[in-house]
Amino acid sequence: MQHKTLKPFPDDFFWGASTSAYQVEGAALEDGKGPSCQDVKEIPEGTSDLSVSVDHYHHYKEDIALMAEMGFKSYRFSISWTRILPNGTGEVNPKGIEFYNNLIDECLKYDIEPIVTMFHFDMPAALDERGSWSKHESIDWFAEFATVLFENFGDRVKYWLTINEQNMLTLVGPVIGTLHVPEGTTNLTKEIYQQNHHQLVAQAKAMQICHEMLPEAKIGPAPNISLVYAASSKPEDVLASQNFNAIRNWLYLDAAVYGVYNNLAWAYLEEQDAVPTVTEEDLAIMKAGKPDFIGFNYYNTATVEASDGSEAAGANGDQQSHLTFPGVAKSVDNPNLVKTEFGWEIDPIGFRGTVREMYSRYRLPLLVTENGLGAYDTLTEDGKIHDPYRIEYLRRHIEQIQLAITDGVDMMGYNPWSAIDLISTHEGIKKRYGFIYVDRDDFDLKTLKRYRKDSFFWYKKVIESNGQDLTD
Ligand code: BGP
Repeated sequence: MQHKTLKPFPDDFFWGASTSAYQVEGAALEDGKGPSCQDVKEIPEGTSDLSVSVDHYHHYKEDIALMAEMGFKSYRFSISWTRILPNGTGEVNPKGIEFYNNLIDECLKYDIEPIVTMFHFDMPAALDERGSWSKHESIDWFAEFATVLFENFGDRVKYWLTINEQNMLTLVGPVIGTLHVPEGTTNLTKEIYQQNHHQLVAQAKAMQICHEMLPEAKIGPAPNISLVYAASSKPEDVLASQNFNAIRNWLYLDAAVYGVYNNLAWAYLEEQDAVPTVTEEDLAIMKAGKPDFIGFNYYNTATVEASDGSEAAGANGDQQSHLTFPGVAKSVDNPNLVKTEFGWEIDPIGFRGTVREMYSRYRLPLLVTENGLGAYDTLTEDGKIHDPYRIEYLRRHIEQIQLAITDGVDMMGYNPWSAIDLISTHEGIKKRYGFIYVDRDDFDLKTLKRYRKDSFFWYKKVIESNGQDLTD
């Protein structure tokens, strides 16, 4: 739809950016923090471990001051479960509470709204040993953690996100380094969807507890949502795109918003003999937990064609989330899109399409919790980072948000990935996303000094003009 006049961004739009604890904080075992699965996992070859990351734990004041200089209205970060509960349950670590109190207060000092992710890929190692999400009691572990967070930070944190990218944990867990496979597992798909089910219930319970304890606060999920296109107008390809959309996207949002399993996704699980055990009580919790908004990460769309069942299951191409499900859908490259240096397709128009579809299905305000470009950046001798490619990527996505707002979509904010350089999920620090450059590489910590990239100055102007000035 072409618009003659564009609607402005709302005055209270949350312009900001995102990080996650294990990718940014460092101090992995300092001040009483227990190990998470990220601290004990096998680190992908050629990439840094996560012991120091970019040392946000010791640099948070400087980092928040830089975010304030850009004019951030919000900062989305995650709380490390094992900094708060070193063993996952039981004893609370006062030093961990103190750190996040300081971080939250530092944000509020500059009128930056803290948007807190409760779980971002960092299961406590102690709970991994007890069976992780495969255990039904994981629902109670998460509820306990949630309660501690609401008790300690609920007086100041008004926006909460439950589980980051639960769909990616389920679909590509081994890439993220989080998949727990119990001994004796014979049907891995069934096991994975049982864990997924426990997360759905845990999320619903956390939303319920949040509303009881903090009636003023708002809470939502944070999956990775992107439209799946049909590779052609062949009816078989269109059905394949519906299948993949259900398995990748709607399973998670139907459960979070309506408390039900998506029928197509459920049919897929039946075909795989992978239907999870679901109790009556689980269903009641899922129905009772209601989000106030939907947080979501968007990087790119996927494209599929029909699968005759003869292909191999798994990733197809450079992008880990471009999967093939034999007999269901087969991922293919989209010839209309260009790719980043790291092989991820770039699709700003797909961003608009994705939010239009989500809003018409769920009618809840939408908060962008991630979006961004991973690239090799170069620090010049005079301390500059020229990243026009990042500016271009972000500009083209922000333009689409305004078009979506004009389409009538309720958009709450834009928090791209990432506020500052950090360690990529599986490609180390060489794949940078930040507005702020950090001087280190994968195997040399160097000075850890912070530098403002060209995109830093550009984003400042975008925020100052409330999204009206997107020029360089
Ligand atoms: C999302 C995660 C982030 C982040 C980002 C970029 O899936 O929520 O934690 O890492 O993707 O991905 P990558 O680091 O693989 O480039």
